[in-house]
Amino acid sequence: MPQPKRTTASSATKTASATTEKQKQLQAAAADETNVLTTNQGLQIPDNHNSLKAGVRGPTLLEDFILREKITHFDHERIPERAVHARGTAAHGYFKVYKPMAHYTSAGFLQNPEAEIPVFVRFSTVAGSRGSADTVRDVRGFAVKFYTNEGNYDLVGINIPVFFIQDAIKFPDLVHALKPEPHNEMPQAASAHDTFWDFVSLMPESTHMLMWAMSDRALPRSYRMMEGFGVHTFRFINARGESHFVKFHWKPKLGVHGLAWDEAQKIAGKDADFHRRDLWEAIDQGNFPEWELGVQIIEEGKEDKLGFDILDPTKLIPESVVPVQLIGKMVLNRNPDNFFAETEQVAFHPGHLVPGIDFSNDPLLQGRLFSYTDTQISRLGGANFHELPINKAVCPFHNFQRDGMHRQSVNKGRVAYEPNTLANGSEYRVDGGAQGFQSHPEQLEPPKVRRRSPSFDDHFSHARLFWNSQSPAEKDHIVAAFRFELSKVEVSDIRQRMVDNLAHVDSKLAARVAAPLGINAPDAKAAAGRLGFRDYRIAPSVEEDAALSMARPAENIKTRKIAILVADGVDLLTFKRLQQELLDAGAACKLIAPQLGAVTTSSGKQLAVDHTFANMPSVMFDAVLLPGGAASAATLMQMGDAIHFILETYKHCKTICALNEGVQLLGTLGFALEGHGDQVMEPTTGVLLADARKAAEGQIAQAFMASMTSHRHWDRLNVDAVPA
Ligand code: HDE
Repeated sequence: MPQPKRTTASSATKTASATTEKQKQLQAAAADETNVLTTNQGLQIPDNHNSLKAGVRGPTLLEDFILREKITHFDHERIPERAVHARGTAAHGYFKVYKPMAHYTSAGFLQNPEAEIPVFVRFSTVAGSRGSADTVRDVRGFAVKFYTNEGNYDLVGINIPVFFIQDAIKFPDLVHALKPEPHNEMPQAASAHDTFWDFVSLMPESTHMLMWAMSDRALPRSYRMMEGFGVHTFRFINARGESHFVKFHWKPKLGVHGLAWDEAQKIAGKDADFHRRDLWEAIDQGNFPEWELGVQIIEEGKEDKLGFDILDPTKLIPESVVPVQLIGKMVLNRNPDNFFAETEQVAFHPGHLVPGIDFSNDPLLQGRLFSYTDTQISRLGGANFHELPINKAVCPFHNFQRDGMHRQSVNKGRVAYEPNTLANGSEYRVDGGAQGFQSHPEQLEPPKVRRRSPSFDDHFSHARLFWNSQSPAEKDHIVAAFRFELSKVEVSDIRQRMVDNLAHVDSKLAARVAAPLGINAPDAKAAAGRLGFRDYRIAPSVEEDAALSMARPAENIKTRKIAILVADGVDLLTFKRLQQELLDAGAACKLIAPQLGAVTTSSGKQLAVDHTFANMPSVMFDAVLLPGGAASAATLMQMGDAIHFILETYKHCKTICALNEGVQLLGTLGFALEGHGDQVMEPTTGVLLADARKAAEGQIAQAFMASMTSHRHWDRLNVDAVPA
């Protein structure tokens, strides 16, 4: 009997040029933009400016099929946005495994360190509409499609390792509570409103995820500086059919960094596309973002030792208990050609699996397995969305599914069924079903129940683990975020219920959150009697875990943005070398001046200006440099916009370096250069003052770069006193 052509795991490793194969596949679908305008039927159009009328001043004729075709197509340009994760941006790239993972998994794309597996990655916010701002407080989607030779594998994750709910049946409730309120469709892309907090305060299982959502994780500085997590427990299955549990992690090479809340809100107004632009520009400039794929592997049978149920998606496995093994690298190196065709039409699904990877029984994951195909059918207009170029597998695919809206394949012959004798008689199955994807044969003889496992009952221990693991500044940010969100909640009972729940995480946290909210002190006992509350505690194996904190310096300052504030008379000598060293370290320096064109330096040279104070605010930068030059400093001191720029930079805890007369600009903040010798002075963390004529060569650059690797100086003095 003839066997169908198969792509096996071993041939899956012959993929050195797979990235280009996917590119070729996409290229084949690229539109041929000739300069002759035609209708969709190919008829040349001599006039694209005037419709057909009865006389030049008469009514338009129904006969004008050219006008009608154009307008009809336009009328149908929009498709429904995603129900959640509507706002997103994406990029192409590749993944390479470091060493064969055959001991754990037979997945072909995890075997050959030489093979480049093409990927398409879409980052997103969850709550906002497609046109909403990027920097709102929200969870971020981190969805990766691997185009492997065994079929597409989708790792559809987020930037937080846990989720709000334990069972898929609560997802529509969660999303209805989170989205803008239905009577007035407000607020956009924000969880700070009554329905969200009403729901989560009644769902204590949300508490752990709320801690993450109120932390700086929900305000990423860049998609490039975000971790990703598969959240659920999955299985790795090796060629012998042995199963290990696995949790997936993405670790960004640029470190994990967040924005200040005030900064995030301002950016949302000044540049709603901030994260989208950041990713696009980085790739465009050749600064390809990279992540390492990490796995936490747990032997079957040993999962009970973790002290909690690994099927519960509101729990995480501390890295200090099960270390993350880094098994490969992903590089994003190409921007899409067309946002709609690629980013908007890409269809992810946690059920897009390859042999060697399987699900666990996590009830949240199980529900997702239904949802994604279902939603694509309504978003992408039918069951054939897998034929769209961005979704199409790079390996051959074949079955007897037929027809449907927008079918692209032209299936030949009269046989669309099996078994058959009228075609070649093949069953089109391999080895009687022994190859290809095999579901793990887990032993199950359960009674049918509609109940939650009691092993899911602990709702606070991991929230406390997260809280304990935060630095003092991170704790302050979490408290401030809870206060802000709950202060927007109009019904005081909801505010009260929430802080009563928080009292089960940490009494100090709850008391601090409650203090300015006009409610009673938190009462842990009040929470105990409420709906959804379970009086059950596990004993976590660790009380804190360093990996849960973001308070770690970056390795370098690559792609960080520095604003150099200048006006006529700026002293180029004070910063020329420093600027070069920053550029050499991979940072970007931009000159901000009162107007576009050029400034004249104190030695008469012309320096091209990049931006004005009016068009580029401080929130677009990571650090500020104030060069010397008496005339330049004097001009900027007279400009409210320049002073505001510096105050805001200070308030957002970014590095500020002032040289010579530039120090005068810090006068408003109370800093002076007096008494300063040949050293770089740091009167408060991340503020550097130096005399460029005296400080040793390279010393200023070293201090500046070291300060910038801290990302932000959250423990800086008197930040609250600055009105910016
Ligand atoms: Fe999703 N989710 N989700 N989700 N999800 C969607 O699929 C859903 C969940 C995630 O960039 C939708 O195509 C249910 C967890 C990402 O295109 C929809 C449940 C995690 C994206 C859907 C969850 C995610 C989605 C909306 C509870 C993290 C964006 C449009 C059982 C592990 C993918 C779409 C992209 C998108 C359903 C829970 C991640 C409606 C029912 C947990 C990153 O199908």
